[in-house]
Amino acid sequence: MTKRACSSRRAAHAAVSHIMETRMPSTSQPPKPATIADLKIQRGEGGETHQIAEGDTPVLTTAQGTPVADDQNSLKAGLRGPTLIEDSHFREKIFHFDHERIPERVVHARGYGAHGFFEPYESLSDITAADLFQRAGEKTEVFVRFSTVAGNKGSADLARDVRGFAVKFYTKEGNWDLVGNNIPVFFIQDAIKFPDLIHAAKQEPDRGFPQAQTAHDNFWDFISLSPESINMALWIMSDRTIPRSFRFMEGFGVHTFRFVNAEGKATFVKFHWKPKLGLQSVVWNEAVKTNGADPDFHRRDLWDAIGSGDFPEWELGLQLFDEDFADQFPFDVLDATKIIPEEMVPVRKVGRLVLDRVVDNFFAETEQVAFMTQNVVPGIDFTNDPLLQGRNFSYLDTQLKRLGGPNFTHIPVNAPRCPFAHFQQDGHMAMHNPKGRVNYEPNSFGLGPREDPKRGFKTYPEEVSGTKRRARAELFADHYSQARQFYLSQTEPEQTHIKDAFVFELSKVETPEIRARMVAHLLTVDQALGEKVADGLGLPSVPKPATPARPIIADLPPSPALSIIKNGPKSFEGRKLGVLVTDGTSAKLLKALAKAVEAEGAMVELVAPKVGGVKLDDGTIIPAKQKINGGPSVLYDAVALLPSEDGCALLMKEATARDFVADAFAHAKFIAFAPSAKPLLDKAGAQLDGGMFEIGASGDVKSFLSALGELRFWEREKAVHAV
Ligand code: HDD
Repeated sequence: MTKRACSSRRAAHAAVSHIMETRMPSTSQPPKPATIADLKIQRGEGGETHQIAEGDTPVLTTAQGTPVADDQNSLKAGLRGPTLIEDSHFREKIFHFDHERIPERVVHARGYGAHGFFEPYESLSDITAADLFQRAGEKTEVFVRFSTVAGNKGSADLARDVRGFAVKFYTKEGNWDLVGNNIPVFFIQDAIKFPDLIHAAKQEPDRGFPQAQTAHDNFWDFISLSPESINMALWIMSDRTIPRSFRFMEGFGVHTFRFVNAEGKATFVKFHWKPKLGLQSVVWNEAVKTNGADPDFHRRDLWDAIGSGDFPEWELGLQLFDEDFADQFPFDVLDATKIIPEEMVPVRKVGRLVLDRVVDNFFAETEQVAFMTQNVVPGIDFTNDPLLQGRNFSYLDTQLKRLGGPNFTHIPVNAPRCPFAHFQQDGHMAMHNPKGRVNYEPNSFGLGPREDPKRGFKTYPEEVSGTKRRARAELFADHYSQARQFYLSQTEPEQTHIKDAFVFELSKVETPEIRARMVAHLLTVDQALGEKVADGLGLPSVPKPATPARPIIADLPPSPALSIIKNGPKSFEGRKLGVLVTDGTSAKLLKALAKAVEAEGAMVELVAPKVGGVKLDDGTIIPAKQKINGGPSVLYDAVALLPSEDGCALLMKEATARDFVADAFAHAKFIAFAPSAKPLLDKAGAQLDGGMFEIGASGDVKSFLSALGELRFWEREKAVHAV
């Protein structure tokens, strides 16, 4: 985060420290919803407001524009008589309501989007002709949608799941969609297995549950029968699938793509998004509780961050390589279940993506946006990755089903921003049809658009030959080597989380054979991991390791880039401190803490017995953001406990206050506490350790602050888990 962005955020936030100086109520809020007076009914081409009644209030009309006199009562025959079919206003209103829903996405149904821009740091004209990469500093508009995969539209944000990271670039040469995930590998190698994978992951078909989770028989049955999924299985059981925020996660294009320059020279490329604020995830017990406390945790986080001027930012990274590298790489670069370690082909940072505008309307933009892997622009091309090839069929098809017709590119969020001209016409909801007599080419009138062999998209002329058959290339068969490399690249707490996640998920599996079959795979990945999971499940005996189809490359060097903890930010910027306050809290201490935290570019949120606020020891009345039972500590990255002595006595009798402390402690969070809060710590069973900081009335918060950059005090985890 730049200093400029920090200061704009601070200004927008009217920070807690500032509030206390001015004694004004908090305005650290997302953008205010438009008032009725702001709303304009835009019907005409020019967006003019129709039927203005008194002052600025528009007259309510039907969809046909007829002014409505009474929107409270349907038309009846007599005061207590039946409703009349003649009531076209009522009919139209209910008809439209009945048709408000469109089919949710078959996968990635729950998502959240925002607008922004992409800006290259340098010209990449030597490697790609793609227009958006030609000129350093030139901005290209983007729309990004983040999503979970398995859950339905109304599921909770902190499901353990892969996150979608789909970016639509509105370039001057058409839309380019980079439809990626927050994990660089995938479950399957061939798109023909996608329906099976997704059927197995989603609710079981007879009972319609479980929702938004893979902790059930069908999923692990499929995975345990599909060794190609084992690498991804390790990734999804890591903390990558429980990100703290969209803002703190990486994104990946997954497949190997091709860049093609103006001379027609091709370079292989893998796309990476690196969050400016570093990586961060939550712990599983925290995720479970966050889903209850705030099922919209991730979408709210994005909305709040953009609304307060704290614009999320990612750098676009490229791994570039040629055929020679591909030939000597021990895995197939067309296999989407494999990475190319960053230590082998470094990630070159070539530009930045900034999200700076929330949507005006969730349905119009986030719901109707149609991403399609086949949307590429001149200079970017596909490879023969069989997963990518299959995706290129699927996405167009799904938009027809979801958006109801072939004209979904007429919807503003999907329309190119550059000029476009073609002879596609008619169909449902056609918004722009060709004008004039000619709707074909070639034509002898010299009218309408024609192709341009120079500027137009040209497929890379790759030579292809071979026998038609249903088969996979040989190197695709190594399913364990990279899974092992991933596991061995993790820090100790991360390895423990992976083991715990397997034990949790497989404990929900009812069929013992499936549990044992999964453990057999894990034993092949890493003997110790397999044994620990077997023990955690209480298996009667340790099964035989699964036999790999190809010999494992056991000595792949660990890749530090694969660990979240090793790629944390070492800063508290963009994070949130929850401060528990009561009547009588020290104003001096609260102010010193808030000022220091906000200077780091982080937010402070007050949690109190009543949302109306508390009276500090200097008589200031300050409003709270959360009442204690609505603001559990899972909503915060770290907490501070600043009750007065009387306040502490009150909180000790309050179960949700005890949970606030006990959870922060169990989730390895850094905790600052005033001496007056000590009895509450004791009551909650939180024993003092290196992650807890007494901050005195003197307001010395320095050591707490420097610890916050570590985000968690991982050493504590061992002390709080015995099972
Ligand atoms: Fe997919 C949606 C990402 C494999 C078929 N996919 C979808 C979205 C993302 C991904 C982020 C949501 C886009 C949005 O926000 O609207 N999908 C991936 C990645 C994959 C992948 C990274 C593997 C590398 N997908 C994949 C395969 C198929 C699909 C193999 C089918 C053969 N995906 C779809 C879909 C969806 C979709 C059914 C559902 C809604 C949509 O497309 O617009 O067509």
